[in-house]
Amino acid sequence: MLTLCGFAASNYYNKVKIALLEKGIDFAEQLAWVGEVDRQASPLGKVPYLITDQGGLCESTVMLEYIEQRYPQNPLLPSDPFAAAKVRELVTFLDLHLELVARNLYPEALFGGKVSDEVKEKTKVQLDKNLRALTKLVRFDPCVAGNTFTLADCSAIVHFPLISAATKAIYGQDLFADLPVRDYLKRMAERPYMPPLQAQRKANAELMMARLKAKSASA
Ligand SMILES: N[C@@H](CCC(=O)N[C@@H](CS)C(=O)NCC(=O)O)C(=O)O
Repeated sequence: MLTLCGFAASNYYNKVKIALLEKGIDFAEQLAWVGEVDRQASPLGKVPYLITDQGGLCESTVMLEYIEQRYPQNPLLPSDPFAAAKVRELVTFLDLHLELVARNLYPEALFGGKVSDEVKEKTKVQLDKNLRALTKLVRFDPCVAGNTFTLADCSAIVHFPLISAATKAIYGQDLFADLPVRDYLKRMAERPYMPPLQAQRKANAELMMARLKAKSASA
């Protein structure tokens, strides 16, 4: 059986969890905060990571590809090679060109820290450029890559809310204001596994914030 390790407040953790739930795969979860990671499985100390019967795996997209290949039921990639590549392209845009860039803002937007004006300005330029590119690729009809749920939705569902929240907090404007992201997220929230997943995310996020507060009080 697969064990998904990490913490439920993490967007990348939930990206992998959504794929497992969509495909109806039996899996276990193991809590691992940053700093408590099995470095054999995740040498950079990042979450999530997956423990399989053959060993550990890190990097969420690598995990999704492994899960897809090992458990072909309820496919999350089209069988046509070009259509599958378009899904992977979208995952790359969402993870690398949007979420990873917006991550520069999280220390202030989400964790009560401070981000310099220089970083805010540089990040805004990059986000605006990458959003224009994303707009050319994303479909919302009704899923992000087209009419079926794919690996790209696993990324979109977890990254859109965080990027929206971070850009609203820092720039006073939601980066996705001109895209139908809210309606998309409402549709996705109707998937049967989403309410418990969101409840676990919220409870874990509260725990994470309490841990961070206790840590900074004792420092
Ligand atoms: N590229 C990684 C990103 C994972 C990631 O950044 N996870 C965050 C938590 S959401 C983390 O572990 N941060 C701690 C660190 O980078 O040391 C993936 O796709 O799995």
